[in-house]
Amino acid sequence: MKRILVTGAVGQIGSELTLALRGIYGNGNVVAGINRTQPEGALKETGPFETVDCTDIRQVAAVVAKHKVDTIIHLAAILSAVAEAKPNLAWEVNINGLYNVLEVAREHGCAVFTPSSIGAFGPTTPLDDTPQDTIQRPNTMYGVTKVSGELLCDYYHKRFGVDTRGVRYPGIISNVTLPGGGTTDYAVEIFYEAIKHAKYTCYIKAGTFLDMMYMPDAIKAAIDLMEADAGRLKHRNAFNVTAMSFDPEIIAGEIKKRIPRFTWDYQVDPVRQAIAETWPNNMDDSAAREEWGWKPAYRLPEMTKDMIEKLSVKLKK
Ligand code: AKB
Repeated sequence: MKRILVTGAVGQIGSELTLALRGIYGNGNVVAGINRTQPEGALKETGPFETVDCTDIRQVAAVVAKHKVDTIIHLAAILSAVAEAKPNLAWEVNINGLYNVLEVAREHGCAVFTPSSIGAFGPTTPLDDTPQDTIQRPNTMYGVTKVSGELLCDYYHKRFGVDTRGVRYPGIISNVTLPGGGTTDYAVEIFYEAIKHAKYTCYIKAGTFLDMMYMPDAIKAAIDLMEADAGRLKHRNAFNVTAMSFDPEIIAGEIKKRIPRFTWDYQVDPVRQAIAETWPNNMDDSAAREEWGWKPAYRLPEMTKDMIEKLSVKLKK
C-alpha cells in the first residue's frame, strides 16, 4: 500500500484508521474520502481530503486518478439498524457503492479492502463457534448487502484479478467517533452513559451474546490483512475476526468493577433485538489466525480499563 483512499473516513472506523495509515505510509499518501460530514481536527489537518460519494462512480474515479491511488479502503456503508429503516439507501450505498469502487479498482489497478460483518450471518447459521465457511442466509437488508458484498469481492478477484481483501468485523468499541446506526452500538453507548450519568438503559436483552472488538485491534486487522502475503490467503474476503464475546450483563458488570455506583436496566428495542438474535454468539476466527497471523491484543478487561480512562479524560473537557 502506498497511495491510499479511505472512503467513509469520518466514520467510526475511518476516523481512526485514516490517521493510523497516515502514520505508517505518510500523511500525504492517505486521502480521507468524505461525503456530507466535514473532517475536523487531525483528520483535516494532517493530510488530503476529498469529497467521495461512493454512489457516484465518476467522483470515485476522479479522486483515484488525481491522487494516483493504488489501494482503496472502502468503509462507507449503512449499518444494520439504519439499513432496516431505509433498505433502499442500504442497497444503494452498500451494493451499488461497493460495485462502483470495485469497477474503479479494476480500471485503475487498485487493491481493495472492504469490511463485511457478523451481520452476514443469519438465523440458520450455527451461532456458537460460527465457522469461517458456513450457512449464510441473513434475513436483514444489512445482511443481504454484506453477503452480496463478500461474493462480489470474491468475484472481482477471481474474474478480474483485483486484490480484494476483507474481514467480518464484529461490534467495534471505540472512544473517538461514535458508531452510527448499528445493532452493536450499545457496547459503546454504555461507556458514555456510565461515565456521564452512572446509569444506562440497554436496548439489547440480557443474555444476548455478540462478538466485539476494541478499535486498536480493528485497525490492526485491516492493516495486517492488507500487508499479508497473498500466497498464504485461501479466503481473501470476509475472514471471521473476533476479540471477545459478551452479553449486556457481562459488560455492565465489568464497568461496575471500575465505576461502583453504575446501575443499568433494560428497555428492549424489538428491531435491534431481532437483528442481534440472528448474529453469532461467538465466531471461530482460526482461518484468520492461520492465514495471516490474526491475534487480538484487547480482551474485555483491558478494553474496559482503556475505554474508561480515555473517555473520562475526553468527557471532562
Ligand atoms: C452493526 O451493528 O450494524 C455493525 C456491525 C456489527 O456490522 N456494528
